[in-house]
Amino acid sequence: MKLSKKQFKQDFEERLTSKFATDLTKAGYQEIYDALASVVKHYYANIWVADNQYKDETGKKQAYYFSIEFLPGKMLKSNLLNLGILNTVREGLNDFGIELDEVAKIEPDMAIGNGGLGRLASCFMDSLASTGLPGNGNGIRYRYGLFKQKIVDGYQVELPDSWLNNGNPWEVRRADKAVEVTFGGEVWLEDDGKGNLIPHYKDQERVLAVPYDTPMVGFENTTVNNMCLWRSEVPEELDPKFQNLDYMRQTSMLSAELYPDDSNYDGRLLRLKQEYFFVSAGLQRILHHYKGTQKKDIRKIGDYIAVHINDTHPALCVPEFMRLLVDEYGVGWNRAWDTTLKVMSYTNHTILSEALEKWPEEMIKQLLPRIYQIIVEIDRRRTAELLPKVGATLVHNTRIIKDGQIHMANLSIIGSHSTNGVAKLHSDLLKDVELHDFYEIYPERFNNKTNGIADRRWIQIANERLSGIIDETIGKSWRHDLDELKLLKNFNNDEKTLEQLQKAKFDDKLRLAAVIKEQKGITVNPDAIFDVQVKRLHAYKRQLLNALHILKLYFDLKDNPELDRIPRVFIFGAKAAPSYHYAKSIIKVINEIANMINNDQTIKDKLKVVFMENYNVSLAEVIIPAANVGEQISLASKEASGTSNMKFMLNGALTIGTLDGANIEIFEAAGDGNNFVFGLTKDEVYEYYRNGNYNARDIYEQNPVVNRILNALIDGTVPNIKSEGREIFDSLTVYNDEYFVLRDFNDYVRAQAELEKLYRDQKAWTQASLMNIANVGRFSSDRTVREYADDIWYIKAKKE
Ligand code: H53
Repeated sequence: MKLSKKQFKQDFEERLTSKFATDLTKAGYQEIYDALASVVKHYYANIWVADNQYKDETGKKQAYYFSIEFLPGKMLKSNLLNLGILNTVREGLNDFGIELDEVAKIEPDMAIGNGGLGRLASCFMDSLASTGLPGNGNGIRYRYGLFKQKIVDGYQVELPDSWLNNGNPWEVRRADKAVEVTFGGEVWLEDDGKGNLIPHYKDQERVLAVPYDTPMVGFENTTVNNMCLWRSEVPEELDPKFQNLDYMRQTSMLSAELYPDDSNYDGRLLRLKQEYFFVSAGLQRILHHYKGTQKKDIRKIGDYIAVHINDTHPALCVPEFMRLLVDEYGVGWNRAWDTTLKVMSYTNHTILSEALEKWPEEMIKQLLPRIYQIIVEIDRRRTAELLPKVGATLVHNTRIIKDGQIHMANLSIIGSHSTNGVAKLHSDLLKDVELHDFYEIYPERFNNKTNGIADRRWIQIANERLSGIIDETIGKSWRHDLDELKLLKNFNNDEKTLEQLQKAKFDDKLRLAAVIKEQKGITVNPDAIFDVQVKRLHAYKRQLLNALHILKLYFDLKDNPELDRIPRVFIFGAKAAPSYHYAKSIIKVINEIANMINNDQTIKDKLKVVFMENYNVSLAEVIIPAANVGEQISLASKEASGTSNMKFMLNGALTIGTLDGANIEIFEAAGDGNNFVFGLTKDEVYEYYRNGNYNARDIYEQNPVVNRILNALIDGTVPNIKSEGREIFDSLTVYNDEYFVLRDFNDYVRAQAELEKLYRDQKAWTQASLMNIANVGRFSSDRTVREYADDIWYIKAKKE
């Protein structure tokens, strides 16, 4: 949009006064932030209205991305950037003596997601709007987001994230669009005399779902999509039976808390309720909107909407859509089923079996009796149809209801036309191994969509310095098309460019060093290699391997203080699920290793270890630009894709990583010699599984380096980890090291040494860094959402 500085200043001052009855001399940062957000909202409101009108009038097909998590981070700068007014506003505020970055600090991170899955959903929101694609989000407006992490005595402590305390200026509550979602009670079918079976209900628990819309503003275009988040409330007119405090409490609990665990589902009833709640509310709203604005034949709805099931949490979309079409809109079963298949699509984000949701049949039957009937009917019809075609074994292996459980992945695959994995390796594993039986039956449904990241946030906002240098070097076209970064390759031998890249990295390291000093009180040397591992804490991601290697470096220095080593700062950021005991032990151990090393005067600044508290999107925006090295060291086959690997690449870090997830595609794209690869391949891992011949204890006993390091965990060398050290020691040597940490250790040490060697040659290092940046184009989520649009959702971008 066009906006002069003068106009902005006037708008801002007026808003400050009208909203808070104050002026610039007296306003606090919270007021300044709120007034600024309100002005920005005013700027995009008209574009939003116009785009909604355009969508309604043209009736263009729209996609709806159903996700139980979103992780947008802060919205202020993103909205300013996308509106094309970031600099104008920054300068305008400067004239008033206000720093935009200081104002931005007031905004709480919108952290209604756990990790990769939620962040991917938010990258997609940004990319959909920015590529002009009509694609909207649908989720839950959790009152409390992902817990705030504190580290106390080395332990993780979880505190509530009450992000809404000061309001949320971006959202719009749409009370008139509220719908009801019902649970429990009894349902029975009665013939209506015309041969139709009509469901009748008794004693249902009713919950009001109120939508809050947050605009997703496209980058310098006229698209504004919607992220709709649902809040649960008590309906105004309640049956006397439900007029009690317990019911009220339960109702508000539904949207109270994000389930803080993205790996282990313990089958809590509340989680299942949340899943049905946002699925039912979202689909009801879509159908109302369709009927209200398009006034078209409901049976044609498949031509106008696509619904995406992001991981299995929204899998109930399949039976709920059937219920709405058949029971509420009177569509015949067969037609409804064809429509459901056409509308639905599903992404699988993991092969970890503990994350593939299953719910006890009894639980679904009681909580969602009509949905249960529909699932049974889907299962019955499918079995009857497929038995003669593919035989009993395949049918049995792929059934939705099996062993008293409802298998949500099976439901998602069976009820949709597309199932995709999130990186090539992962999608192949789905086809060849994990979902092979489904692949046999429905080969045409399987495809790959390698993840991507919203480069606007991850470089234009997070790394303005680097962005500026790229502008100077190759112009600004890369800001609209990340592939244009390939032009940088022409400067791979240009001293000036290389120098500038080094300077930018150094400045970003200084910025992070200041944050580390402030948060942890630790002074780090900006000339050291900044080696970063930031992600959820999980055994398969192997933060432990990193920690064991740090101990090796430490012992090397203790044995030989004169060792010629490039100083290193190891930086961690990771939250562990509150109930994940082992992960929390690893956090404690890393913190104690950090304390030991950082306080050892003989080590000086040759080695420092920093565990940053409360890793979140905003912290990532400071940490990732400052990284020289990104650690992507999961056991091959376990990380479906990873997306921080792409953010590191974009910011010119070199990756040390295994042949896992999207790392493989990153290594390929960046070119040989520009990253550091180590470890078992996926085939080698599977070979071990087949033969059952891995013996971690042997490595412990025979490798003196490993022996010493592991002993340090239990013999008091690393202090204060009596039980945690033992737990980890045993997991490796007694329980045979589930994730092959010891097996990959030597090769990791080798790759780390190579890395250090390359770093000594700053020119060669910076060239490798440049090659990573130059080849990152395909990891833009703009590319990813376009692929979804073309191959899965069949939606078209708006022409500007
Ligand atoms: O999804 C990311 C992947 C990553 C994968 C992650 C994920 C979650 O964050 C939560 C649940 C789940 O099943 C998967 O672990 O590898 O990059 C986005 O696809």
